[in-house]
Amino acid sequence: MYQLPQFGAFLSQRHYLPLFLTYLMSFFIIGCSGDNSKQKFDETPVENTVDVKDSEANISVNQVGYLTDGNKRAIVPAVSTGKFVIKRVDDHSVRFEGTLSEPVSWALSDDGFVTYADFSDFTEQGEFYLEVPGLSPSWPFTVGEHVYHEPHRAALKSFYFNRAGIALTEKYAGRWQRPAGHPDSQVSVHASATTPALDALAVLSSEKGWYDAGDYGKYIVNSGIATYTLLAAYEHFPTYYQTVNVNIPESGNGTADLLDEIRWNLDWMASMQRHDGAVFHKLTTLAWAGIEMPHEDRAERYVIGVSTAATLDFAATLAMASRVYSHLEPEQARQWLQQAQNAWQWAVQNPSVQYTQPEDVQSGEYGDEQFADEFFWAAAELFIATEDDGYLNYITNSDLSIGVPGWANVETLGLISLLHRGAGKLPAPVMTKLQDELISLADDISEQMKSTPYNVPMQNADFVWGSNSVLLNKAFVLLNAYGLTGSAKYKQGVYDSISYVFGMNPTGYSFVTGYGHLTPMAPHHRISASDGIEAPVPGMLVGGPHAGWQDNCQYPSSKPANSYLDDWCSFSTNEIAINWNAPLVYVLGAVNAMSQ
Ligand code: 9MR
Repeated sequence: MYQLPQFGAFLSQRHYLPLFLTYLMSFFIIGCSGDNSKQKFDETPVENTVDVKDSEANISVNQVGYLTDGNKRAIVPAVSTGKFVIKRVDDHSVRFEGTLSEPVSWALSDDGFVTYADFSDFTEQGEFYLEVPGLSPSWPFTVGEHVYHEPHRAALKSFYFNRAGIALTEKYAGRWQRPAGHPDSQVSVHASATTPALDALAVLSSEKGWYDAGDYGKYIVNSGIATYTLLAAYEHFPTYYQTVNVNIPESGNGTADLLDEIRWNLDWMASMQRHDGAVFHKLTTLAWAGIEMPHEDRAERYVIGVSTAATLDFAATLAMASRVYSHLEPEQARQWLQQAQNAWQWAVQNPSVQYTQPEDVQSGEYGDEQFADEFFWAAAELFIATEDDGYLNYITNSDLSIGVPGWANVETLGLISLLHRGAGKLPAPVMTKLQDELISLADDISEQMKSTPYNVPMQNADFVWGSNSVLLNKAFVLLNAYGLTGSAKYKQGVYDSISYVFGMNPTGYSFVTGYGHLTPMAPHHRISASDGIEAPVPGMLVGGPHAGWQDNCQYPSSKPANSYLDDWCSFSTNEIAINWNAPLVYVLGAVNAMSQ
């Protein structure tokens, strides 16, 4: 559960009571039951189940399922405003009757008028479908206590599937076993990253890490937020994560699998620091790899550029890691903290080094021009670790506006760390101000939900590259606001956001590979596209609808919420990325932990 002692010291009594009761309840229940729903998703891999019924289902439901006590919504074309029924799959008996809403439209989708079916009061468990006269029935869905346990494990396991520098064996990867690729034990130094003491003839070792996305690059900026989000999942729900086993080589070693998986990437990140404290922006080839498996891509790899953003993201992530692993690996934790401090020193002396893409480099840019948010995040994590006043000044003198997290907007990451770990260290008025900031952001997000029948906080500006991660990062904010206040309205937004990701959206796709009835089969993921296996690697969240059409593919609609294509061509809507999967892990993990 949330670290109530840390939150608690600054909670008003009004806030404290519901949380305390939740905490007591969960402690009792976890203690009694543990995680009893382990399923071997990787040894018996999921199949796309499009054949369950025709794929013309035009009632959108959460194809994975609804939590028994969560809110439940389906979207129905406005052919009638009458009744809907929920029927059991096994005997087709009617188990619930409800009334559809009045017809509503959403300017961002091409649904036309729709109605929504709210069946939150339906709490029977089992397999069901929703029916409205004149329409084909919905996909079947589950109602239960553990519906998100397996998808959560798969979302976490996808990081293992994207590990660089290791062979995936059948025992852990099932049919997605593959040889090792990209050892990165001898990496070249690009001209953009040299110093008088590090010339272009030098060779560095920078092993392990996760591939960023569908490409084989490793990028510090994006690794920073992805690793933070997973570390936060552990830090906020440590008891739950002791129970989560995802069958990786380290499973059973006494450390939570989540921490073992994160460790693979931390080792790589820690190797990306230059002798002067600066951090290399990325490690990639110069040109994009072809559609080939990792071991087939033998092009020379380089560390490329250094930047203030990468250096501060590195400082923040390693400082946070130093506290999360301090009890497990004290010596390693001390080293990470020292590296984080060295990085901070470099950034203070080089406060605005922007990454600019060299002419001979094609790989992803992760370019950023504003560094105040990175300074705030790094100062927050370093202050928690050291209580040094120098960092405190950066926190208290900052007049940042707090926003939805993303790889280029990281201030809220620092704010959430301070809310969890700052009590007793930060002056009380500062803590109160930070709480107010988070609650105000969560209230804005909650307001946005009202603008769509889908009840999700998705606005025009959110349909960017990786829009699904925008939604899940909003859910991440809502969950933290819920942890702080206990207010149910924040939790409800989270449930509907999960339903959107699993199919209650205008495209009708469940956006997580292998989970749902209509799921992406051709993600822009080199491994899935070249491994000879029809089903993509499971548990990966695709970027989702994106109004920009930045890849020139043929989209089915000009509306933002429908601009999605399940095709390799569509790297701007159908790629996968670690910073998109990380909030999926956090959100599903949080919901699982809270409903234990
Ligand atoms: O997620 C990134 C998105 O915000 C940018 O608009 C896009 C174009 O610069 O790049 C995305 O990140 C990609 C990265 O540059 C390279 N690896 C794949 C990432 C996901 O598409």
